[in-house]
Amino acid sequence: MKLLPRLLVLILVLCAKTAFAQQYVPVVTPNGSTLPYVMKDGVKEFRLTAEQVKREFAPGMIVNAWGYNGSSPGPTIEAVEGDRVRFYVTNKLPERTSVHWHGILLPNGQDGVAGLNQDHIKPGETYVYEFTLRQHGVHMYHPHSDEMVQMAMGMMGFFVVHPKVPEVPKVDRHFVVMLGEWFVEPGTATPNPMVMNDFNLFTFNSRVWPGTDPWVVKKGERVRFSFGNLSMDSHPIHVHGYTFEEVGTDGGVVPKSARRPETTVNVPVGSTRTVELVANVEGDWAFHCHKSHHTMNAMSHDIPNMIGVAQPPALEDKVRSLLPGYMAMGEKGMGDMMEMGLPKNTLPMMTGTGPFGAIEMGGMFTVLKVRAGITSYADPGWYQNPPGTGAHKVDAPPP
Ligand SMILES: [Cu+2]
Repeated sequence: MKLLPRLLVLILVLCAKTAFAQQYVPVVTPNGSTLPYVMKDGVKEFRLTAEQVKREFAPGMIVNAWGYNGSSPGPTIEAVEGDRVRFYVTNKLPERTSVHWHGILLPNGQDGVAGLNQDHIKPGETYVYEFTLRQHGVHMYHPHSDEMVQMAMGMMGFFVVHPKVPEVPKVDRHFVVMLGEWFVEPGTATPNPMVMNDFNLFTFNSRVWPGTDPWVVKKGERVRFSFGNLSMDSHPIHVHGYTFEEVGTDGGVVPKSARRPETTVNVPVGSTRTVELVANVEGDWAFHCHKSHHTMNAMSHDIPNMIGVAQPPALEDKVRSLLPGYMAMGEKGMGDMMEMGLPKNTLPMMTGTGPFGAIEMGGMFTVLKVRAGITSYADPGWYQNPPGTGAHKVDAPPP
């Protein structure tokens, strides 16, 4: 008759395991990763190495960036409200650095503003930060030591603190996307941190379309998207086919009574914005910054406006023999520039093809792919519209 107590113990163990496993739904960092940790005496211990990294913005274009643990943005930190966290930060950069935990409530000496709260971390040195998480929300981390250069070179990452009491309704999928602006002169590979406005590459997690992974979700899932912005401009991020609600900022949760439906969320500099939708309509839905220059790649500046001007095929070559690197806008718009010759290590302004041909976008653009009946989040390919439901050509409008 010892079966019953044994069964009870088994049930308790299973419940505890389930509770631990379901403590939070891990976030997804498209084209990125999550920072592992180890438990040491009840403290979650993480390691960050500030270092130079090579980042492929899209196939064929490599940028000499700076980041953490081999990537820009750095890996996403995840923890739970109430956790004690410890970070060993090692500096392998050619210059000094520090880490500021942006939006996190902590003791003054942990805030990471070099010169104000601590010494700069010199090349080769390791510093330790330790604090208890007293809030939940989507926050960030970045240097506060020569930050103009270090952030322009790509040093930033997410710091997601999950609530201690799981939310209802539960979120099935949560994407975190860092918005970035860069100036990389075509033909070169190192970002120019001196540029203040004239950026030429705009990134989701330091990737540009068509190098951005699609965001894949199952039909019916409650999906959350968090955008972080440590660039120099605001980015109005727009979804097609849905409305979403803004549910959080890096100040915390937006009260239900203050939420409103939107299709675009403006993400100001130095902020995060979290929006949520229920993915109940299948399809391939564009998700992009609505500043049209930000869905372009390099060379969107300082080119003559030739719309409406006839350009015989040889004209550009002739001008280029006088002015190396000369490029003009196409005579009917930019759509006809897709095929022109490019310097090495850069990308066409508008690129990426879909099931119907050229999508004519670059930069901060990707596709939200909502599918019924998928069993994995691997790219399911392009959506097939049910017959008779797509826009199509007709001979003429009816009289
Ligand atoms: Cu933008």
